[in-house]
Amino acid sequence: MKKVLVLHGPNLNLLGTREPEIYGRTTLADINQRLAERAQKAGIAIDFLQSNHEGVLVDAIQQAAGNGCNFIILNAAAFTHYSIAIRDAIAAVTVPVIEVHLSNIYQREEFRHHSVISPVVQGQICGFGMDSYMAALGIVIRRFEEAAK
Ligand code: CA2
Repeated sequence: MKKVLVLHGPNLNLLGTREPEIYGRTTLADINQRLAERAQKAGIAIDFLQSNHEGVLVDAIQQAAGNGCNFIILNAAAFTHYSIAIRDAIAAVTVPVIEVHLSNIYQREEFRHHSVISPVVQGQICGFGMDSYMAALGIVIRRFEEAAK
């Protein structure tokens, strides 16, 4: 069975509880539930991990292939903008990664306009709230379907 890993970076555990004007009222549990429902319909397995720690995310990226993951959907949160460790981990593995963001990082503060991981991911989806994740999962499902043909 095909498997996708969804990784959520620092502070995303606070979703729905703080800064609703930027991130909305949807909680991380809501996002994971919607993704899980969509994955189940498509007949694929899905794992979730949220961490506030860079090394935990690096470990998860390194271990993804060994854990049978065929795709990673990653919201690296603030690490997006400066974590060379996460960038290097993505570049070092063969599992493809889709970068997602809830907010449109290019409409926000200057320091959010640059992603150090964008050059090493398949593509980036940002600005659609929870639908950024849903769109990424839709692409993953299409890739799995194409590979099965
Ligand atoms: O828009 C996104 O998804 C971000 O990855 C979210 C990160 C931010 O640093 C990136 O620039 C863009 C921040 C996640 C923190 O989420 C919070 C949620 C509620 C309250 C406080 C933080």
